[in-house]
Formats: sequence, C-alpha cells, structure tokens
Amino acid sequence: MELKEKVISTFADRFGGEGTLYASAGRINLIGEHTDYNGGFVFPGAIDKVIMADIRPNGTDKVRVYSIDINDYAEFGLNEADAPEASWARYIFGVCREILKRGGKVEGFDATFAGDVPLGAGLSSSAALESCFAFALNDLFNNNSIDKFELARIGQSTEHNYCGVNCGIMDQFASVMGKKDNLMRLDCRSMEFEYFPFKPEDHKLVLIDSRVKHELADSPYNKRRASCERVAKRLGIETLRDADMAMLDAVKTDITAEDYFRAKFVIEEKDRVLKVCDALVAGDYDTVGRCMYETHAGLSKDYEVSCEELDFLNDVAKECGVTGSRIMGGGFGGCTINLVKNELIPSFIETAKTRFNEKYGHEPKVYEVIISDGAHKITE
Ligand code: GAF
Repeated sequence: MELKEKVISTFADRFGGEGTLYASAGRINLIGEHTDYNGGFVFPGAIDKVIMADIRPNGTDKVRVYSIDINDYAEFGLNEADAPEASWARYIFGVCREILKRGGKVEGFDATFAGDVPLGAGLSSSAALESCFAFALNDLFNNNSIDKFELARIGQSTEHNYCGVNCGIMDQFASVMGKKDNLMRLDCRSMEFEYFPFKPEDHKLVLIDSRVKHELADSPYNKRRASCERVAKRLGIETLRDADMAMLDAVKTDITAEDYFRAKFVIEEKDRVLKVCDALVAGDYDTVGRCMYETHAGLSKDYEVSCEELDFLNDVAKECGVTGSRIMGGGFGGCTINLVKNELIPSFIETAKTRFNEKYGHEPKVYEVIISDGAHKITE
C-alpha cells in the first residue's frame, strides 16, 4: 500500500474519520559534517523519503499516537512528568513540550504515522519525525505563528532534552526548509542560508547503506562535540568556526592528541564547504568529488567516526572511478553518499553489492535520492 493510503486508512481504523495529513523529509548532506555544532557551514538538502502523519485534535489533554512501522501505540499527557517510555514516542512528546516551553499551544490529539526514511541509515529519520510533528502542531494549534527556524530548533531541543543526542541544527533545518532541486548552504553561526540549485545532468547521488546500525544516542557523538568545545575553550573562542590551523598548532602541546585531530578535521571541513559551493556554481564536479573524498579521509582518520564497512565502500567507489564518495551524517555506520556519473551508476552499484557481499556476507542497500521539499501539509 502507498504510504499516504496506509497512514490515512490506519487513522480511520484506529480513531475513526480523518485528520490532516503532513509530511517532512529525511536529508542528505553533500559536504560539511560535524561543522554545525561548531558554528560552521553545512550543505544539506531534503530528500524524497519522508515521515508522514495524519493528525486530529481530540478535545482532551491526552496525545494518542500509533506508529505504523513499529506497530506500537503510546498515550501520554502534556506535562513534563508524562514522558512516555518508548523512544519513538519521546520524539513526539519532546516536540509538544518544546512548543509549550516556548509559550506555544498544544492540546490533545490523535495521530498515526509511518515513513520511508530508512531507520539508522544516517538519513535523519528522527529529524523528519520531529519536523513533521512540529510543523503540524504549529498549523493545528498555533495558526502557523512559530517561524520555520524555530520549528527546526524545537526538533533540535527535543534531541537534546528528551533523546540524549547533543546534535547541531543541520538535520532539522534541512527537514523543515528543504526545497525541491536545491541544496542549502547554512551558516550555523549566523543562521543565514542560501539555496543552491542542484540538478546535475550527468551525475546522480547514490547512497550505499552498509546496514551497520547507526544510533547516535549510543554512539560517541556527544564525545566528539565535547572535544571540539574543549579546544575552543582553550583557544578562548566560542566555537571552532573562528579557529585556523595556526591557532590550533599554537596550542598543540596543551591539548590531547585526540582533541587536536578532532579540531583539525573541523577546521579543514568548514573551508571545504565553501570550496564545494563555488565548484558547484562553476559546474566543476571533479573538485566537488575530490573534496568529498578528503572529507571521508578526515572523518575516518582524524574524527574517527567511520567504520571498516564504510571505509571499504569508499575504497570501492574510488576503484570504480566514482566522482566523489564519503561517509554521510553523524557516522558510526549508515550510508556513504556517492556522486556518480550517470553511465557509471549500474556498474558501480553492481560492484559495490558484489564486493561488499563477498566480504561481509550481506548486500548493502542502495538508494537513489532526489532533492525534494521539506515539511509541508498534504491535505486541507
Ligand atoms: C548528526 C547530527 F544530528 C547533526 O546535527 C550533525 O552534527 C551530523 O550528525 C554530522 O554532521 O546527523
């Protein structure tokens, strides 16, 4: 059954009648990894894989929600003490609480939801879920008075305060603000952003999912952030956005070797984003691709958020002559993002599947993604 029909018909079965339908997207990020919480630049876009929810106020002070994919139901109140047990429901509870904390309105509602953003693949299914509900509750209870940046911050605060992930703003920003056929360069310090048309004629983005489970709440993601903050503090600056290699080298003996390499990656990565944006405007995909490979090397060796399987996929991409390839998102599993010339796509996918299967005993999943719109309402 199609996603939309599934969400609507489950709503009718569970709650009777119909609600209003909303969706928000997963994301890719062409370049700019672990730069968001360092005040740097990121370059994401929303994709054609979404979380979709059917929602209707129920006139009570209770939220009743059914996750179709997980086949689980949760019911909770809207006070801080009412936090549900199930981790998937905490994303929705958190969004409600963060809206209320900001003086917004949320009352009881019924909802069903499902999605086609693969879970744990580094495509931000959690940000899509948060953004879908933040967007919907803004529409249903707040007359759309909360601006879109604040909706992204509501999702981010949900991660911090209810899900244990000290994430930056990139994923929620991309999920809310995404625009069809456009990537967005976001300056995470000023929050200024610019759309960059992205519809290459001779390349496509192919994601290869190692199926190594990626769970940021259980990963050392928060430790990476803490390393960056320690170095920034030592340098007497607010974030690594204001650091360069000369500054870092000057304090090299005062910080651990590990913190040094974490900061080195971030300093190099923030410059790479700007280089890639310029190259994209000039149609210079070779430079874009070279930067992607540099990012992978940095994430693997200096930031240490890759894993054997993703390094293997990166090597296979290189051997196949793929223009650019790198681990994408927070790391510790998930996907590589590959910028591949059209004529190479079938043979690259075939080789990656075969070689990976020979080595790890299972095939990776493959997704071709289209850059699409972010959070939106589907029915009136
Ligand atoms: C995860 C986080 F949620 C983002 O904020 C970002 O830091 C990313 O990892 C790494 O670039 O997706």
